[in-house]
Amino acid sequence: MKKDIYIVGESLPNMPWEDKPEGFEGPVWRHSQNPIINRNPVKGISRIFNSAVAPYEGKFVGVFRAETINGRPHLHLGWSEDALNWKIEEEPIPFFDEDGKPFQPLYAYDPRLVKIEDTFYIIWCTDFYGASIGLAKTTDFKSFIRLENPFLPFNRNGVLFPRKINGNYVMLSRPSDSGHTPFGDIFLSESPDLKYWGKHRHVMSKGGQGWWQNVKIGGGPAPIETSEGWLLFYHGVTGTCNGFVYSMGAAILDLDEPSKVKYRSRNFILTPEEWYEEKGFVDNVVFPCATLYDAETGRIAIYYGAADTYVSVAYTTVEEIVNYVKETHEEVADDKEVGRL
Ligand code: BMA
Repeated sequence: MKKDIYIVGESLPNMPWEDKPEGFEGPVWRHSQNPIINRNPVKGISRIFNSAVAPYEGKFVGVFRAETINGRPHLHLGWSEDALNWKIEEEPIPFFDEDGKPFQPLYAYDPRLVKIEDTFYIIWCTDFYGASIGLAKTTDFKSFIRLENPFLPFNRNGVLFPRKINGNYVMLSRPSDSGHTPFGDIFLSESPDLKYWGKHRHVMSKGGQGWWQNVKIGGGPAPIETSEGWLLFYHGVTGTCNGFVYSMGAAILDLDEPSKVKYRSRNFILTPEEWYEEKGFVDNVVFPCATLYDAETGRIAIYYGAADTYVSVAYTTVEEIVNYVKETHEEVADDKEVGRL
């Protein structure tokens, strides 16, 4: 029997899951064995965080942000039977351009991994005369074709929608500077071919009544298609005298015009509270980059980086989070407009 609020997508019965702990109040609860990836997880790699996973051929594949022991981030592939215990490769993913020439990023971080039709796309933050968005594709996780950088510098948090909308690919991004950007809203751009990008629209503003997202926001995992619209998890940042604090928020975007925000929660849905979120290479960071979900049950597992040091998992259900976002909705700036000034 179909529920009122549901995920449009496939069923994934083997995804990780834990029920909400008795007495827990929030709409998102942590995996009991967090973090799932600890320090020094692989030879030559000191920390793995802000990483993306996806189901693949009955198992799970991941693209991991791996900080090598000289402190530079690269993307490494990983494999898992249960999406909790990961075997991560020691060498970075080798990228080639469309002519078969090596096209390796100088550094690469904060990957997203999005399946559109039969192709997986990796989107990350790359060096293009400063921070910008890198884009590559694979169908077999053996050969990786890196496409042209979609946007001009400076930009971060590139996130593709998992299907074309009105005939075009759609990518969220967060124009930025090349450092620890002290501003930023979420925008989107469209492309018929993943090569030429345009129809840029403003999607969501930082700010609102609360302070947790008053400095900047950025898209997280690929949006999930639901009966209510695109469910978007994102990060929101506030500034303190000890630096930025990264929390997780949720919003629902219009299915046909995703630059229109239908609802967004005025509250964070997860904020640094556990030791692995509060203390690490960068303290107080919760940074979601991926989800796994089961359309059959509505279960969602959110993969997030913790304190720029660990990978952690949190859970919710589509009903729980959509109802929460609707109940705690606040309208911010012109979010509900199409975003074309
Ligand atoms: C952002 C990105 C993220 C990181 C966050 C907190 O600018 O670099 O990779 O998690 O800062 O350090």
